[in-house]
Amino acid sequence: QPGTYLYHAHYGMQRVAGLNGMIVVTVPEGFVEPFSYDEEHTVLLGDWWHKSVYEQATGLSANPFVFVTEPQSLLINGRGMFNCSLAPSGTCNASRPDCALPTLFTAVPGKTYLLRIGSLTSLSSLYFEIEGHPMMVVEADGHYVRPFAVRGLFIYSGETYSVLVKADQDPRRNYWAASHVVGRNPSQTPSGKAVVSYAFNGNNPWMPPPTAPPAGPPWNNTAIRVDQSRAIFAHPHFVEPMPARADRTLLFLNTQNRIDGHIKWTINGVSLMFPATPYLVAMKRGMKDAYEQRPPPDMYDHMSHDISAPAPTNGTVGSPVYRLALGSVVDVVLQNSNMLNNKSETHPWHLHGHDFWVLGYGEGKFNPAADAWRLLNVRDPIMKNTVPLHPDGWTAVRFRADNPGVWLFHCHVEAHVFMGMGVVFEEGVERVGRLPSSIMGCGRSKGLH
Ligand SMILES: *[C@@H]1O[C@H](CO)[C@@H](O)[C@H](O)[C@H]1NC(C)=O
Ligand SMILES: *[C@@H]1O[C@H](CO)[C@@H](O)[C@H](O)[C@H]1NC(C)=O
Ligand SMILES: *[C@@H]1O[C@H](CO)[C@@H](O)[C@H](O)[C@H]1NC(C)=O
Ligand SMILES: *[C@@H]1O[C@H](CO)[C@@H](O)[C@H](O)[C@H]1NC(C)=O
Ligand SMILES: *[C@@H]1O[C@H](CO)[C@@H](O)[C@H](O)[C@H]1NC(C)=O
Ligand SMILES: [Cu+2]
Repeated sequence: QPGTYLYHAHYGMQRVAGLNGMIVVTVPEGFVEPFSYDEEHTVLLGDWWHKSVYEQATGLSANPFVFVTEPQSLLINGRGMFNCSLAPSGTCNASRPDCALPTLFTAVPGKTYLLRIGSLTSLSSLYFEIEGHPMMVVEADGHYVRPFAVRGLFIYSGETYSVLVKADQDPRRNYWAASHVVGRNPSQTPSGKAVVSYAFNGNNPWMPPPTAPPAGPPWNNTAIRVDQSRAIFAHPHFVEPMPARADRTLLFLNTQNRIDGHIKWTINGVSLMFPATPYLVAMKRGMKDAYEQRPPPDMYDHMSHDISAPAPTNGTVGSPVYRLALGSVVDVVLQNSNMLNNKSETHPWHLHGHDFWVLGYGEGKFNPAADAWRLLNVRDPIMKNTVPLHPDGWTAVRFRADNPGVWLFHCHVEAHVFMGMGVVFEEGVERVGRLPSSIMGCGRSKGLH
């Protein structure tokens, strides 16, 4: 499937330590995309801590709990800054490029650029902008969108977007590209900075922009972020037909709980802990005691749960699996709620092995009675693999369980999945072929062939 994708480790917190990157799948020869451009560039956004990932993981598992806190830097294509002043104007040049701001790309006046933007932040929700250059969003998670213009792009961990940018500004200077934390207080995390420089006779590509770096939108304005989420539809010529109704509906309440003194995230009261033996091996080899056999709950008590208060119960830690009928259509409604500090925050949910149709976003508590479903977009929903669950709200998606295997569906905030914010789906595992002996080694798979 042509488009922009991300890869990263899923063992411990290795992703946070930098084991991640972007994959671009190009269109087949002769295929005409629903837009055109002169050149493309990749923009991989990240956040960065000084504390090692081992120390971060230890704190998250500890009693008392120690949060990772805010990142020290934001990275743009792997480069960031910490506590340094910019070199005085004119000191950087081709033989001293290290002291210059990173160049995102060099623009030729009049040309149009496709930027493939991906976020692999561990915690931060971001707003990415290029000073003076609006963006036309044309792709999301490998699907063409009905193009829409933005001044800057809200992007959540695990998501990718392609945008078109026209080099139509004064070419005698350079411009800021910047990423900003939104959704959490950014006072400890300076914006990520890079430069778009114009290739123009008389413009010095090493000169910092003459303007102050852009400040970004108010970090605490959730409404403008929800508006962008709601502006994303499938491109009219690339609407993927969606089944009219689901065979099964899962209502997932996201809560933060205290379990045996540890702070955990739970989904319908269950905090996911990976079993030592991989699910796939355990299922193929019939090791029934390698993971929890009792199925997790499809629903929660939505009538009596107050989402504007911390969860009243503690929950449990476990490794259960939602077993889905192969080929069935599944609706998932993610319901946000207040954490133990009585605030609600953003959770980008990512599904492995499938794309889902994004049915819609709502405020407050989802009501499974008919009226809530009426608001959902069944005409031209975008397909994605990562979707934000906004503070104090809900997000509904639909997918077809048509990929034999065992698949994680989880919050893409690394600390959150580490604290159990995920579920496991299985479908058609009997269709998966013989597993190669080279993958054996973890838990009870050790020594198996
Ligand atoms: C920033 O650098 C200055 C010296 O250049 C140092 O005095 C200060 O402690 C540093 N601040 C942090 C937060 O590391
Ligand atoms: C680059 O700048 C340095 C000072 O930062 C200067 O010594 C050097 O001559 C410059 N080189 C060129 C090629 O301009
Ligand atoms: C954001 O926070 C500022 C104070 O830092 C406050 O004045 C403003 O009302 C808040 N905006 C929203 C939308 O909550
Ligand atoms: C939750 O766990 C704490 C210990 O961590 C215990 O004191 C409390 O009674 C439990 N609450 C419920 C509702 O089970
Ligand atoms: C939690 O916050 C909500 C608003 O989101 C407020 O109505 C409620 O009183 C707060 N509860 C506690 C225990 O602070
Ligand atoms: Cu989360």
